[in-house]
Amino acid sequence: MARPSLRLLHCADLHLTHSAWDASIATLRALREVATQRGAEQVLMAGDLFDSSKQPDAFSDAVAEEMAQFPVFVAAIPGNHDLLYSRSDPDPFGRLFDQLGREALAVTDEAGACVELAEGRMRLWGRGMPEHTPENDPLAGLPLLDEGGSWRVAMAHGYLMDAPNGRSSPIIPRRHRAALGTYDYVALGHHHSPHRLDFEGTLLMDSGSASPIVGHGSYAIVDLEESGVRVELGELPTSQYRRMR
Ligand SMILES: [Mn+2]
Repeated sequence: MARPSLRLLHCADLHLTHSAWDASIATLRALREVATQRGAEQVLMAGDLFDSSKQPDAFSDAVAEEMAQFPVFVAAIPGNHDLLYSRSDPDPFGRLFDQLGREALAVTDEAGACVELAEGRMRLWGRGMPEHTPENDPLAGLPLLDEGGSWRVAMAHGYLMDAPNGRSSPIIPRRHRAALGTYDYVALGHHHSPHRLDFEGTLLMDSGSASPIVGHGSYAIVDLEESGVRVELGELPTSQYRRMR
């Protein structure tokens, strides 16, 4: 049976920071506008929401207030910049998703977890990030999914590469050939420029950084359709931030 089409807004590497408070909130607002105007039915944030864990609670609360106004559900995974590198660091990522409650979901299980989203029209696999090292495989434990009548999407934060090259959090598709073959789309984060890889029929896509400060404000509108997965890249209107660089 044909699955009804599903439109996603995939973004990553927002690098929100209190030191660029207004630009950070403006980034979220611009993404919210895109989600609304383009009729996205699900938002995916593929890691590095925050620029570092050293964010005051008032800032993560301002981020939560903005994200609570998104028109659709947001699912996220942490990236290396969301990790706590010291026990005394605040945990803005954890605090944010605690505050959002049922309005959003962060997959932080280091063993990986598969969740049903978009009223059961999509299954999303994601995994928390135990460490950002060459040994950390962001797709570790990626399960083979049966067809099951819904779209199958994975989300991961790390560098897409053909073979280990010493960089941390390597995403090496051939290591996960069998499992990847059961997914329709893989939403990646970490690489600040958009990049797509068609791997044996599965599309792996870096949306690029949605931050206009560290990136180019890029995002991807993803249409999951039985005739194929279509991706359209866009850029947030960044003129309002340029003076802040
Ligand atoms: Mn990163």
